[in-house]
Parts: sequence; C-alpha cells; structure tokens
Amino acid sequence: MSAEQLRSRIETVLTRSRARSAALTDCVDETELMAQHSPLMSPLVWDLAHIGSQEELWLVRDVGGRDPVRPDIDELYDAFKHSRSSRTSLPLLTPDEARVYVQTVRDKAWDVLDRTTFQGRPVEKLGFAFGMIAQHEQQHDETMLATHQLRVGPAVLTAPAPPASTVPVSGEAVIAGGPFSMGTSLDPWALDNERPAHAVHVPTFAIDRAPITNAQFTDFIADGGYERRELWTEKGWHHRVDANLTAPQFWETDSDGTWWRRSFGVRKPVRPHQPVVHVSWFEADAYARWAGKRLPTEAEWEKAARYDARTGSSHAYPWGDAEPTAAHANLNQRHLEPADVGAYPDGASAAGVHHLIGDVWEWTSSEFEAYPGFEAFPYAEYSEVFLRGDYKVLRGGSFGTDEVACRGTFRNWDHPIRRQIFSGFRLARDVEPS
Ligand code: AVJ
Ligand code: FE
Repeated sequence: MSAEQLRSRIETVLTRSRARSAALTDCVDETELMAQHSPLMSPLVWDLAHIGSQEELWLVRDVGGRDPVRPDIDELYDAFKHSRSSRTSLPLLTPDEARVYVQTVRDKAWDVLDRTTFQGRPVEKLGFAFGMIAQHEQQHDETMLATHQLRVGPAVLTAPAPPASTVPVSGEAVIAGGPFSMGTSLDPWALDNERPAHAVHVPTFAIDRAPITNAQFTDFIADGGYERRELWTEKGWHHRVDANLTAPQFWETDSDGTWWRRSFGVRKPVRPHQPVVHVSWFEADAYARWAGKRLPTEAEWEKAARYDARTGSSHAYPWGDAEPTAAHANLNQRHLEPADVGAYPDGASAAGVHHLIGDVWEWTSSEFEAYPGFEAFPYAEYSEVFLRGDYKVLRGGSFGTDEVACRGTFRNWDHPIRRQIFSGFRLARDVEPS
C-alpha cells in the first residue's frame, strides 16, 4: 500500500467511525445519554467521551507528542478505574461538552495525520495507531448499539431489513486434519492478540455450515433444554437458575406459545431461519450437549474460515483477501439484525461454511489465551490484562461490527454469562480421519 493509499484509508475509517458515534448519540436526548440503561453498560455519554479520551492518549499525546487537551479527565474515562454500573454517578462531561471534546481531539488527530510523513518510513507501524483508534471507536460503537438494544421505549434506530436467503445452507463441512496458519504477522492493523501467525495442527472435524437458527433453538427450549440439569455444566446450571434463564434475552411468548423478540424497540415475530442472537456461552454449551455436539475451538473456527485446502494457505476472510462488501457479510450496522441463513452465498469459505463473518458473534469453546510469541502492544491494557481471565473467545463479528474491526483473525472475548452482546454460535464435532 502506498503512503497516499494509507492516508486515504485512515481518513475513510476515522470519518466512518465518527459518523457512527454521532448517529448513535444524536438520536436520543440528554437525559437518555446520561442514563444507565442497564448495570452492564456505561451511559452512552461515557462511551462517547471515552472514545475521545483514548484517541487523545494513544494518538494525540503518545504518537503525536501533543500537549494534553483535558488531562483532568483521564481518570474519569479510564475503563479500569470505575465499573460500568458506577459511571452515571461520576462528574462526567455533559453531552455537549463530550461532543466538543471529541471534536477537539479529532482536529488534533487530523493535524497529526497531516504532519505524518508516511513516505519512506515504516508505513505499517505509523498507520497502526490510526487503525487501532478507528477499531477502538467502532468497538465502542458496537457496545453503544448493545446499550440501545437494552433501552426501553419507542424505537430510535432504524435500518433496512437484511437481504433474503437465496441458497439452501444446511449440514456440516468436514475439514481434514492437518496444520494451518492461525493468526497473522502481516496484517498491519491486526491487534496484538491476533499475532503472531503460527502453525496449528487441527485434527479432522466437522463444523456446521450455518449458525444455529431461532427454529433450532426453539426446539431446544420445547424439549426442556432450560430445565434439564444434565445438559448444563455446574457453573452454567447455577447461572441458569440464579438468572432464571428460560429463553434467549429479549424473547417473550404469547399465550398461544408463539415466540416474539424485542429488537431496538420493536416487537417482532421470531424468524425461524435467522441465527439466534443474545445467548450466553452457557446456553450455547447446553444446546451443544442437547444436540450431541460441541462448540468449535477457536482454531477450528479460524481454519474453517480462512484455510483453503487447495492452496494450503490462510486468507484474511472466508471469501479470500478482498475487503468485505455488502454481498459478503452483514456488517457495519447496515441492518439491525442477523440475516436469514443462506443470504450471503458470496461470503462462504473455501470449505463451504457460511455466515462466518457478520450476523452474530460466535462463541467458541476456547479460553482467551495468548498465542505463542505474543507481545503486548502498544499497551498491556488492550489484551494482556484479560488473558487467562474468565473469558471465552467469540469470533466473526456481528451485524453491529464495523469491517475495520472484523476479519478472520479477529478475537473478541467475554464472560460466559454475557448475552447483551450480539452473540450466537454454531456447532462442531470430532470426525475420524478417513
Ligand atoms: C474486545 C470487545 C472485549 O469492549 O471490552 C474497548 C474492546 N477494549 N476498549 C471491550 C475494547 C478497550 C473490548 N472487547
Ligand atoms: Fe475502550
């Protein structure tokens, strides 16, 4: 990539992330911006100012060497200092102050970009800080979208329906045992936890060609899945009982047993062929046991997504190395729900596995751990402090994820009880090598 191409890519992704942050915060009033919509979430106005604060720290001060804009508020927007549920009681910037602040920081970021000579320098290294800031903002934009899903009241966000299914997709793909290259050392904007590329031997396995759908999940419910202790791990069952889980979050039934789901302030009938969303790892794991299968490991998921057996190489995306388009995947908050299975034939992997990127984050059986040769950068706070915590890895991104923060190597993580995120799953199983 030339210096000019890199500069224009940085402009594109930073402009897109800021437009999304504005769209998610301009559609509700001051009171709602400052309100706690759920103890799991920050007030929206915290996310907005935190986006600016991280941009100031990581880009404007560290990379740009500029004087601080608001050193007095660093602590307020340090995610490690205050729990999400306590953030409404902090002396936060008001919505108008936060808007001015993020714009002031952004003006300085543009200035840093203007004065950065990418020509003749290690382009990748310099570009990374800008790419990381865009990814950080987009990750918070997805978090803000999850906050919108938790808020009560009439809809404020709207989007066209996702594309309809055009091909039948069912059954499994069998991926022959053997090594593949997992992670990346070359993608210039890959985050520390995706690095380095390393060979992993994955024994032969079968993986579902589609995520588990609402219809399939409804069968699990109807078969007593939430009542059958033997389907759950010990911790999972305790959580099932304590939290009184009986269905995916935001689902409700009519007196006649029809399932509905609340989606961004609209009550909709549950679509049978849509991937299930808003399930915890514990629910996904119980479903897997009920189905006589298991969740894929992270390595299995990535091999199904990236490995092309004909060439022996790993690609950036299931469909190859081209940037995602609207024909490949349901990303970028273009639609506000997962598409029905079979809506993205162009997004299938070499192994014939669909919907890996976009639609729903997919729980894997893997804990969030460092790859061999991992080096924390630029800050231990991005990934390192979360390694070996109580986190399961999710892969693939959701309809709420921006393409800058989504690729075949991208790793997300969360606690196994969490389901306010746009999480679903698909299943895998062991297969004897032929
Ligand atoms: C990678 C989504 C788990 O939201 O906690 C945001 C991303 N890191 N700010 C999170 C992140 C710092 C992170 N996840
Ligand atoms: Fe953050």
